[in-house]
Amino acid sequence: MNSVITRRRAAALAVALALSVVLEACGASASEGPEVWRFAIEETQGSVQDTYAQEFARRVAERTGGEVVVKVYPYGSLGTSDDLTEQLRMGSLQFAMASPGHLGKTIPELQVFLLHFLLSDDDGANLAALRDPAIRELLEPLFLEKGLALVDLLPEGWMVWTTQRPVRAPEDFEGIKIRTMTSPLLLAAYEAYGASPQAMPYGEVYSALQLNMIDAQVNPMFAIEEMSFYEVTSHLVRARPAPFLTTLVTNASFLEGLAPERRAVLEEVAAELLPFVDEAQRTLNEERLAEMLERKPSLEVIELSEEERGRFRERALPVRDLFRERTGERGARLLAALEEALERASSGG
Ligand code: 6CS
Repeated sequence: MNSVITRRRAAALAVALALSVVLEACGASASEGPEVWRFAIEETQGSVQDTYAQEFARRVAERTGGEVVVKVYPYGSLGTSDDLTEQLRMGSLQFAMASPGHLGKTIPELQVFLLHFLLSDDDGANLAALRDPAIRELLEPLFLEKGLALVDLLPEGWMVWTTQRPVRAPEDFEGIKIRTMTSPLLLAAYEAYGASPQAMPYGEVYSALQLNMIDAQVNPMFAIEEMSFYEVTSHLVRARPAPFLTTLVTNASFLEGLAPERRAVLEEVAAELLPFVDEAQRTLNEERLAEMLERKPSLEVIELSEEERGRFRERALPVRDLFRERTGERGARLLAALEEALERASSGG
């Protein structure tokens, strides 16, 4: 998908959606139809977020005996990630996926999940740390302050650099214009490697690569396939700087007003879907890499050695100080808690 989504179009869509909410609410009370939960994702059909959302919809319908219908809106139908967060805050959406890569502008402390070489190479330890109660306790008030409520923190696979030339050391990044998501700390992360980062929404990346406005971008394998980025790239560089994480978020007032039995269904389904999505992302990322290589055998996959990763890690470490500087006491506490949770998870505690 390579269309540019304009703010004006997104605003018009938001108005249309708000109107449909009102009309549907009137219709629902007259006809006693099912309750509709609107759920927007930041990715297209067939993606990790779509796999999650479809399964979420299926389980919620099943557990409520069809009394709740979850309507899934794929990326592009309601605007950019920022537009989705805004619509969620306004209450015209009940659920949305919101990646720290974009939501970090609204909740700066969330950028802790963008720091390179912080999370473990052990996916199991990461999963345990993400559901650690100490982390949840620190995150929840940050969302509530913005009228949002965190439901879950979900893994989507390791980030991969797509480039037009081999990258094995930070020096190789010199002069490379790399697109990042829009949270400001990501610019600092790639500046630390000597690259020239540019932030832009997901829907603009394909055209920017095609028009040589940028030379590189970073995303998990499934996304590189679904957005056709591989068509306009020659190298897939696996350095595992960080896994791609997203948050599943609701409108805080909506959650507050949910009947206890509906809230129990939501919590039950979310708890089941964390291991489900972890398994799904693994399969999707592997399958999509195989598909890309089949369609474009000239694609070169570069797997960095531990020594090569170490050179990037060295450059990435000072960005943690910058994170602490920019997010103050609360950011520092979250970073320390995450390091401790990872330590606990790695030692099996
Ligand atoms: O790069 C991005 O902006 C997006 N990447 C993924 C895999 N999901 C959503 C996000 O907006």
